[in-house]
Amino acid sequence: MPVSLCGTWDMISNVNFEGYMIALISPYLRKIALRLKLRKVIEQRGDQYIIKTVSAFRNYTISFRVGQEFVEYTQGLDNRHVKSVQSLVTWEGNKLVCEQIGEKKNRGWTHWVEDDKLHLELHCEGEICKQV
Ligand code: ECB
Repeated sequence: MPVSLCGTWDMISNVNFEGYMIALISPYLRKIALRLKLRKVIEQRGDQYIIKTVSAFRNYTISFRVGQEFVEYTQGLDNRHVKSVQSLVTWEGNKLVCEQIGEKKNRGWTHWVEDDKLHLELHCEGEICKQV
């Protein structure tokens, strides 16, 4: 575990969130989601991670152990079914990488810290969203 991602991080930029969401949700929900200022709260307890995405509209929490496969239900996001997304998080150098295997092709995310900022790249079906 090379770096700590722990802390409370408020969004300062969000590029191509719309493109990422096109693969996942309706135009109506996209319009709401696009206006949100997202906050990440990342905690670590032993080898367990908890990542909370917090907004004025909805919150979303995942918890996992690095290297251990887990089932993710994207409740309140695109609501993909429990068994459809199997997520595995690993370290690739200083980057925490999640591969989300399910109905949607090429879905996943990568977190890293650079210049004291938390970076997140979300990808799905060829679209890449970059959040800082
Ligand atoms: C939870 C706040 C966003 C609520 C937006 C509501 C609807 C949008 C529905 C689907 C769009 C897909 C994802 C929303 C974008 C961010 C939420 C979490 C993205 C993510 O996978 O974060 C990972 C890495 O930090 C941890 O879950």
